[in-house]
Parts: sequence; C-alpha cells; structure tokens
Amino acid sequence: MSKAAYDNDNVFAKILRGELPAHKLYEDDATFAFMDIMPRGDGHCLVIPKQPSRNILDVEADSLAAVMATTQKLARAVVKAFSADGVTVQQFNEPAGGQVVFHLHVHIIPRFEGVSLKP
Ligand code: DGP
Repeated sequence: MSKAAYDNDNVFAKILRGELPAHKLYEDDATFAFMDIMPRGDGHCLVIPKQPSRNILDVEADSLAAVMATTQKLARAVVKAFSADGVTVQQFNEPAGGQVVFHLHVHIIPRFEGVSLKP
C-alpha cells in the first residue's frame, strides 16, 4: 500500500479534469498521455491512468494493465516519430523512489546512440 492517500489536487489530476493545460498525445477510456513539461530529452512524454492512483503501490491491476498497453503504443509511436535508436521507460514511487507528482505515471523517453539524458 502507498504511504499516503491520493491527493485530488495533484497536477496530473488537474490535467485530467481540464483545469491545467497539457499537450495531449493520446487518450482512451482508461489512460491519458501528454508531453512532459520538463523533458529530459526530445519526445519525453508521460502516460497516466484516469483512475486515481498515487503510484504502483495502490494502482488496481486493470488500470496498470491499461497504462502499460498505452505505454507500448506511445513508445512505438515516439521511436518512429523521432527516428530514435531506443527508448527509456521509467516509473517512480514515493519520495524515496524519486516520485515528485503523486498520480501514477510512466515516463517514455526516446533515446539516441551517444546522447545522454538531461539531469
Ligand atoms: P516524477 O514524479 O519524478 O516521475 O516526475 C514528475 C514529472 O512530471 C517530471 O518529469 C515533470 C513532469 N511534470 C510536473 N508537472 C507537470 C505539469 O504540470 N505538466 C506536465 N506536462 N508535466 C509535468
């Protein structure tokens, strides 16, 4: 279980409600994908579930499966769109795990031979 309860006022919840703008890439019944506002490389985007989940520790299995299916779709799309050599898929949980925004999200970052990610 997560260490804390889900906070309805996190920024990704606001994006889902349309209260904050986002560059949307994809949406279906269960997931939403958009560009990261602080990209660590060209094409860095995020996939989130529509169901409120703080992180991997509390997400329901169906919702997580939908997020991963969308992650694969988006990973394939960004690799193609950016002619990337590979792709990094990352996911952080709780402050000790590097999480900053407390709505489950998966990072998709196209990668290029010889190019490091920005910190
Ligand atoms: P982390 O929780 O450590 O996985 O990092 C959160 C990521 O979310 C980070 O790469 C920046 C991004 N981010 C934070 N606030 C916003 C926002 O308001 N809009 C968008 N599109 N991305 C955001």
